[in-house]
Amino acid sequence: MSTNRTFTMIKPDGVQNGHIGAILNHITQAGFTIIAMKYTRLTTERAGEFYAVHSARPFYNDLVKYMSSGPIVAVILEKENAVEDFRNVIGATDPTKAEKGTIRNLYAKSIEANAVHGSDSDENAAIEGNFFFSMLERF
Ligand code: IDP
Ligand code: MG
Repeated sequence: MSTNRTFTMIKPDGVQNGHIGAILNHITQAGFTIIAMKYTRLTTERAGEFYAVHSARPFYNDLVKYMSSGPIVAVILEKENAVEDFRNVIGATDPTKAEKGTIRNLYAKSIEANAVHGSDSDENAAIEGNFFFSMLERF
């Protein structure tokens, strides 16, 4: 069964390239409601923890370095069928393979610096939301 929440981050390239406003606009125009939002920065330790599931992958060390290279925007989103619908809104991991009009197609620079994160399951959406926000910070 799907829940109605997902978690996203505008990654360092999205922030550094001035795309926060356009990406948030894209997300709300797609029907998502912002439940909690934070402009912050990950230390290498916190970035490593967030992506721990990928620790065996060859790109892990570079990913951790990149994700802690600048500020990010962490956001909890709400919409019916949020996780699946949001994955469709962001497009494929590799922007060259992302469908036209998706956030990664429009704003991502590379397979690593791909503008946004999107949770891949309801369980991970809850874990990732909890990673950034306390209960008191949510509506
Ligand atoms: P996803 O973000 O589309 O769910 P994942 O496979 O979960 O993709 O990978 C997490 C993140 O790791 C990606 O968003 C991207 O930033 C980075 N990444 C994934 N695959 C590669 C790769 O082959 N080279 C470099 N970075 C990668
Ligand atoms: Mg993923």
